[in-house]
Amino acid sequence: MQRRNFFTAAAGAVAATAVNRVAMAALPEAASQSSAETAPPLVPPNGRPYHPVVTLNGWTLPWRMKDGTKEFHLVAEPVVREVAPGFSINMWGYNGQSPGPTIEVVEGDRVRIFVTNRLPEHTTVHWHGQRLPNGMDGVGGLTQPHIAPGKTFVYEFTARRPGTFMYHPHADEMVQMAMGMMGLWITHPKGQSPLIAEVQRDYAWLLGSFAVEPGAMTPRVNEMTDFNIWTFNSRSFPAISPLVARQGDRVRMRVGNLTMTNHPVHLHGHEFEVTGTDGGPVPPGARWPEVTTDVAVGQMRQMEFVADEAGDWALHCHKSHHTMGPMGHDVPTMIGLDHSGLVQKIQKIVPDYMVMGERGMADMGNMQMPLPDNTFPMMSGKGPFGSLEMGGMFTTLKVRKGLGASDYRDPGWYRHPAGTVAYEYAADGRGAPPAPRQTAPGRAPGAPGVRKPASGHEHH
Ligand SMILES: [Cu+2]
Repeated sequence: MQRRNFFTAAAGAVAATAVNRVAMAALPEAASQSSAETAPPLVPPNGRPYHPVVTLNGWTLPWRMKDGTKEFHLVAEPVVREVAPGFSINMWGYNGQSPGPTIEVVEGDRVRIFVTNRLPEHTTVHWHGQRLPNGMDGVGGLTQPHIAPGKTFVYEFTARRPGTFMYHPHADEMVQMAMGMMGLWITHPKGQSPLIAEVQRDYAWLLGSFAVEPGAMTPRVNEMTDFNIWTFNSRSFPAISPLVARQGDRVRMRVGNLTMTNHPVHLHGHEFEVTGTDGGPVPPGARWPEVTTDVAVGQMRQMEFVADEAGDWALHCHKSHHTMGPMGHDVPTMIGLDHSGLVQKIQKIVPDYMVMGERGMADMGNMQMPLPDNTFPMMSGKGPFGSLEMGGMFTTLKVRKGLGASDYRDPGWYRHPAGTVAYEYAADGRGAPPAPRQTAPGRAPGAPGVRKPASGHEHH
């Protein structure tokens, strides 16, 4: 973690020549961070206590108290985000990162946010989901003039209701959000709320997507549908932190979607309930159990469960192309095609030629193909049993017995108790094989070529 001392660090660390340094000196420090590590929860230094969130591969923005108001300073600026080792994207974000830092306050807090624009074009900040005076809503041209490059605007309102919210520009939105401008806002309940449970682990992240050509570093900002980099908090698996929980902990996951498509978020090994949306807490009688919930565009879903099953559980978007890195969409389907003899002939002319996809695409996970610089492989990530064939919106929930309450360190891979891992069948090994399924002739209407069992070949 690289958080500087919020109260003593000089505001002069902000190096923008376009921004007036004298004016900046009176503002709260624009705390900045470039590490993509998950920062430990920011325990509130003053004010009312609450259980802080952990932002996956992110951090919480410090504040200063002034005359009973919590003051924050966001700086909209170009950033370089390491999306995965060896693969970085030129983004726009806030305070050194995309997404910007998480803002955490308590219901009833008076909040003042200074927003300095260090982008080459104008911007605003919209506080998605908040109750606030209309003129603080941040819609450029509608509720306020745009914030020109080099200028600082002030937003001020009271955080009236608890929940999970987001912030993002409402100015040249398609470009600025395609470049990664977004952040989370958490308003903790004041005291105990009957609709909001206490949890031991509270994780938050934003779903993201980028359109980046192999070898390029800057997203195509005019892309409308064809994105190829899928992220949690602008990181792609295997570079996304795991969610770590002590066995028996109640865990909350807050997931917001500011991409251009929906993402069905799926958790293995546990059932959860959606306990809240950006509209507020869901009354207990309206909740139902799920293992997947769709997070549509512009929505937030707050999910809760008891982490009572030890292990390393997959947690991912269920759109399978969102758990992959970039690939050419024009790769033809090769499954079942017989290439025998062909490769050697082609390699006489094109020495690097290789066949892809003859047996499916799983081989890609182990393929060592030369890639252009700054390219994220299509499938990557190694687990204790081999390649995971995953990239993008995928991480793990790691549930372990007896962790410390504030221990968020990656505990490594799960050590499965003997006899609890799927195993290869050996004819002389454990158990007997089940009888092969009998094909009943004529039972599948319209199915061509149903094979009739040849007499004498059936097992009983
Ligand atoms: Cu998805």
